[in-house]
Amino acid sequence: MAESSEYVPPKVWSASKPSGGAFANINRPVAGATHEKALPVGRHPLQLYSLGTPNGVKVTVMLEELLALGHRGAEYDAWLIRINEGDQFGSGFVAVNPNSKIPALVDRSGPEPIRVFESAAILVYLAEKFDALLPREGAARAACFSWLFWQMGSAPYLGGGFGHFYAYAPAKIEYAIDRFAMEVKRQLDVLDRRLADHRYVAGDAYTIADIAIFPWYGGLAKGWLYGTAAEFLSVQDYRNVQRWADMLLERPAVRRGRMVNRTSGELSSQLHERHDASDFETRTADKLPPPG
Ligand SMILES: N[C@@H](CCC(=O)N[C@@H](CS)C(=O)NCC(=O)O)C(=O)O
Repeated sequence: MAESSEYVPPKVWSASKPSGGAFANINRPVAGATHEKALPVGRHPLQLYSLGTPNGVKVTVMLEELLALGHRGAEYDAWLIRINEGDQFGSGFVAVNPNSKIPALVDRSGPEPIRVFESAAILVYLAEKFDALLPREGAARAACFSWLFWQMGSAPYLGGGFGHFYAYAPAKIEYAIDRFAMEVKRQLDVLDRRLADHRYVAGDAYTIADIAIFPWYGGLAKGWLYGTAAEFLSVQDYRNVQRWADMLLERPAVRRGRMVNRTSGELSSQLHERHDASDFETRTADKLPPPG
């Protein structure tokens, strides 16, 4: 193993120097708004403030699935929150999510706006509002919630742990990469064993548990996350995860949801803002004039 660092923590930590690494510019040790900025509001009942990261994609896939099921009340405006530029610290965004992280949703269909943050809370809110993609009772509902919250508890080890130290940290630290690679492979194996004898994560039916897990573990299995991580973690070995991810990728709503608020990849796959179903055909980044 590489030599351990010379760093000796002081008695009391302070943000004395930039931490380095990707995203260091948006890290702060305090919460709250940094600037006044109202959020835009479109014409639909649901206003989503987000970005096409795995946590953001959960919600756009959910909304597209609800629309595909015929729930017209799930029409939404998706606004882009550029977290690299600090949009999550604007006063309007912080009023919706005091934790300053995408995704954040405002439901304006009732007399008073309802604000929801945390991706799993948004999925449950929408599933209950439309009585869809969440089993109503018993063992099936318990399984759905168990796997939904498994994702919420597990993904920080994948993203904040493995992904951070493998792809973003300013130095490659063998101990950290080993520790989190071990955990992420264990998580992939948990999911793989579950999917060995279940078509979907929570059982026979496609639910919000699949929607939450897909962008993270499906994305890892398909090689979308953290550069060369798929090869490093031998993701092809998780055959059942691969089968499930391929099956979900066949869903038109999953394909559409992955495009919304996306700012990387093929221009034709990036729909920065979504205000109408026709936007997928007419307003992808390849069809709009470059900003500026
Ligand atoms: N547990 C939260 C995590 C949300 C999250 O980490 N969002 C990231 C992007 S994927 C973010 O907004 N980061 C901005 C920041 O940390 O300032 C959820 O599931 O909604």
